[in-house]
Amino acid sequence: MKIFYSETHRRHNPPFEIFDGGLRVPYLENPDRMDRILAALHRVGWTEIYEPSDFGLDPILAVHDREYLDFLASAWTEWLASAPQDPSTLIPATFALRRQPRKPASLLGRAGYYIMDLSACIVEGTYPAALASANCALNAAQAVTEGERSAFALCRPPGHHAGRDYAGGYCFINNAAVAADWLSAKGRVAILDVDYHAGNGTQGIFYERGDVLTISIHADPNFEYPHFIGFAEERGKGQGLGFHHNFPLSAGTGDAEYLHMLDSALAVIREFAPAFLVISAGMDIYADDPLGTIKVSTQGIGEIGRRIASLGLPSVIVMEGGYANEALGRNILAFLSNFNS
Ligand code: OKP
Ligand code: ZN
Repeated sequence: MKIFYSETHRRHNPPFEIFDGGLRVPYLENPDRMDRILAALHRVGWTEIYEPSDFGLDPILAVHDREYLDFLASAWTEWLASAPQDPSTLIPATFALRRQPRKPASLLGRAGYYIMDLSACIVEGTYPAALASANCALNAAQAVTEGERSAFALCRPPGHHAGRDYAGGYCFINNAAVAADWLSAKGRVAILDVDYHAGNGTQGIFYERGDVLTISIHADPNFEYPHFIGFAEERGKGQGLGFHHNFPLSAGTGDAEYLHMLDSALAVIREFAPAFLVISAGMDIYADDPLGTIKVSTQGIGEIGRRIASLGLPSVIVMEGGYANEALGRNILAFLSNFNS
């Protein structure tokens, strides 16, 4: 299987994030995650790893707002120029609750407008890392249009929380959405998001489109981040009505219950009969994930991969979350090994 990966992710390494209650913790979405995955891939001889080529801004601007990208591009320089007391990472403390149409001019005003939480911390290399990550997804998408049965975009930072004009939850550019939109010019696309957290960004980007089916299986937003989106009754709007599905899970969900939900999701995809499948592959469904509350085993992750692969669709597998670093390598291998090139 072709794997697309860029070392540029290392330049995005925020020193900390802020948890609920104001707790300052080391950034969970860290470069070590990639090292664990790369080590696992090498262990099994999956060494077809390619540096992504640059697709330019057009496919990114097809799903993201220009002014939002401009903000990402200049935020770090503006942050340093503002002479902050602790310059180590840009984290705004005031957010655009129920946004008004007017965008403020100041850096912190724009940061609060374009960022949804305290985990999308910006440092010097954030923007180049996010661009390289999106290019990994685009290259993997291109590979499946050129005859590969599947390709793996080893993306970091992840993407599924990033909306058309906002960052959040470690995500800046929605890699899966960029790849899916690019593929949608060549045929109908389904996105299946199995990350533990609801794919709010992906949901929002395609909410009014009927040519891209979006499905997310995740912890119920009644108790879990991103809290405000990802409920079962959200089914799309306008042309997109009926083309979005959320499958919320309770805390403690194990393999059997998860697989049962997955089967319902796969039935929806079969009926849609897409030309391409994009998988937002978050491994934080794993039992020992520090951010997760559901209890899927490594074997369960393998079975999830097997059932998705049995759709027989050209598949772009896009890395999302997963923070049990020690288990991340074997979990992603359990998932990927069901797909073939
Ligand atoms: C990103 B992905 C702690 C707050 C957690 C962000 C979580 C982002 C997850 N209670 N904040 O979907 O894996
Ligand atoms: Zn997640």
